[in-house]
Amino acid sequence: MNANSTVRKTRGSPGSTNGEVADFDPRAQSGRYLTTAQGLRLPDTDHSLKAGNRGPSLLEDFHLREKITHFDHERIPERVVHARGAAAHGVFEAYGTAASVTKAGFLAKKGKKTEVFCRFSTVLGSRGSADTVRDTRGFAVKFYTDEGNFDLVGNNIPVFFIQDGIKFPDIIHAGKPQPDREIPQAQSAHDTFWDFVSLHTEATHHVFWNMSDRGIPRSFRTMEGFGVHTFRMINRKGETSLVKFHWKPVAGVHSLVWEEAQIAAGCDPDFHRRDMADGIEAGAYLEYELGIQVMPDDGTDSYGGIDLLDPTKIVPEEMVPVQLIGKLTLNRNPTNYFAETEQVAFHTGNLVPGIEPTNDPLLQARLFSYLDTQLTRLGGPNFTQLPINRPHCPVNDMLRDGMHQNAIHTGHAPYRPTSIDNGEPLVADADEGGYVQTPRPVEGSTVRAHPASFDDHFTQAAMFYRSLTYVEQAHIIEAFTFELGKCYEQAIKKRQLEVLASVDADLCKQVAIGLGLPAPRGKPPGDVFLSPALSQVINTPGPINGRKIGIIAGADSDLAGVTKLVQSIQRLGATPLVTAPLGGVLKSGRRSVIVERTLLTARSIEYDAVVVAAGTKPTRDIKLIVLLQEVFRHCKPVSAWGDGTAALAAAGIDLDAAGVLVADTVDKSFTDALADAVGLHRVWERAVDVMASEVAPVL
Ligand code: HDE
Repeated sequence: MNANSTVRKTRGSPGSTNGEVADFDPRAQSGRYLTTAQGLRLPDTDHSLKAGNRGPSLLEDFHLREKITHFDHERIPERVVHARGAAAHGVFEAYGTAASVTKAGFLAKKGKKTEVFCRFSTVLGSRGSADTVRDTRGFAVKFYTDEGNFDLVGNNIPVFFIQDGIKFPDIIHAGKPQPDREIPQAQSAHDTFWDFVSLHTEATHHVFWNMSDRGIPRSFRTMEGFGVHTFRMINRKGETSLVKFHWKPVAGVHSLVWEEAQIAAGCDPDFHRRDMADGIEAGAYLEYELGIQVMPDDGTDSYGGIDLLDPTKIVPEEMVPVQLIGKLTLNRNPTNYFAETEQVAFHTGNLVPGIEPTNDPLLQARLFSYLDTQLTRLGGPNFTQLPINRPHCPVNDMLRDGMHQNAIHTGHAPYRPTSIDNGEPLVADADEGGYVQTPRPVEGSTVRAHPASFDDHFTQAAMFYRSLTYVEQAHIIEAFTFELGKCYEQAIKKRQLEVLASVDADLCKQVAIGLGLPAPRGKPPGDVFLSPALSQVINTPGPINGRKIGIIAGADSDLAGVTKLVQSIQRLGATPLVTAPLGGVLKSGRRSVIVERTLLTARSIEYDAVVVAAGTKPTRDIKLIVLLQEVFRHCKPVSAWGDGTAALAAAGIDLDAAGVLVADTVDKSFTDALADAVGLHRVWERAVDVMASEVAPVL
């Protein structure tokens, strides 16, 4: 037998793994017995091998060495940004309405379902930081489409701090904890952040969003998402359009108030990830509709005077409406945080036919960064083989070897063209699903510069601020005052006040009063386009799925009423949390109610509304008083039936105040009113009374 005949026997398509066995079990653990990594059964894993009961450990103990060595290497580098995250699996169903704009199969075919993995994150904090800090949130979605993975790596804010990716290390160095003492963690309220953004005023629009309620979302389910950049879409006929992506939460857009965010950071740093995981487990899935704004691709890369390549600008929805093209449902929690949420690798360059990047200089830098970062974070080039990153369609990439190679590739000609291995893999033209870039003329001299249109840093910040309601504007003033108040350098505060003066004189004045500094005069934009869609205050109640309603009760409470209320809340898709002084079960005759929270473990931030049951005692418990006062102060609905009102009175709550619902018994009109109040998110009529400070800022 010569060498050639041996070669022929091993022939096979170079894309198959081992030719016989499909994927091995990704759970990677099987059998009932504890073994070493080599599969050797073990009699004991609690005692190291020693020379006598009290003797030294022996080098011979291969089990001890393997166990400790593996443990020593359990961590991988956390993401340089977006380290703190939580994720869920789900499904995306296309409405088919995007067919005229894109040929991407997962968007164009009505009813087409695609599996997804979605990771939410904060930007600045380390892996163990709190969920509720004031920050931008990542909203990254991996679609496992039939044509390959498409990643929409977006944020909950539609604009970005910088216009050119080359500044990204700078803004992140400025926002991360200061390098001498490594404080503050996960905060923008410090000198270097405000130093940077006051010197790079292109950041102003994004900073306004951060200082608004958008910087402290109530939950992942109540966040909008944005692709930020403009993308190019191509339809079957080869026609192109410029497109911006939006995620619209079915539960509506809703935020925490700042005090809640601060309390949660201490009481429950896992506030957002817990809410998502608990909600999914309870069947209250997170839902978002995907929408696109479609602008003509007329060669100007701009629309209505807005430069579409400038990621600090939005296109107001009143100018170009968002067309809904599909629905995402997050319905399954990950099985293992590390394997899935930590190892998932998103990349703006994961694209499918029908979706292409534009020349946005921020996007262009991202196209480089995401693949590069995984090499360090996931330790080599084979991270695409990790179960969470593997496409759900055939892969035949001719990429070979490298660290942590999992596949046992067959064939012996991983190159093209080849006259062996059946001539495969083949290349595909556009008709066969190949990703053929749309030809775009590119011309110009090499320059380090930006177009003049990128110089307008304030008009859209003013549009955002002036489009909001009075309460939302007050929150922005408070946030600027808080954040700048945390800076040590007067020069930085003064410079940022000058930036604010370029956006809105009154806002600047209010912040200056709070800081005890003179308000500089600026030249804010005159009349600007107003976009009511930017406000998240609503007048019509939305759904209350996944929201949490606390029912305060005790051993003497009206348990028939409590049971009725629990059932009504569940029917509405929300979660009732019966909260009592002590844990266990509340019993009266044959009726019993399980206590979900005690006054010791509960804190107001967990509830979207609180109801006190008739008969509840004691009413003067200080923990109950604090809870009710916080709920009231945070402008959430507060209610009681029967003599449950005594607890409200003990907390100093005026029963006639806005959003205080009082009833004799639990009946339909009571539960309807409660659902409507929760569906409106907050009782802002109360805001001026409960949140205004007696000292400046004067609102
Ligand atoms: Fe990212 N970004 N980014 N980014 N980004 C990363 O990728 C980067 C930008 C965003 O849940 C990193 O795998 C550069 C804009 C999200 O895993 C890194 C620039 C937007 C996530 C990276 C940007 C984002 C990341 C860190 C400027 C909103 C988390 C680890 C050119 C549209 C994804 C990693 C997840 C993560 C680089 C700007 C969103 C280092 C260089 C703009 C949601 O590659």
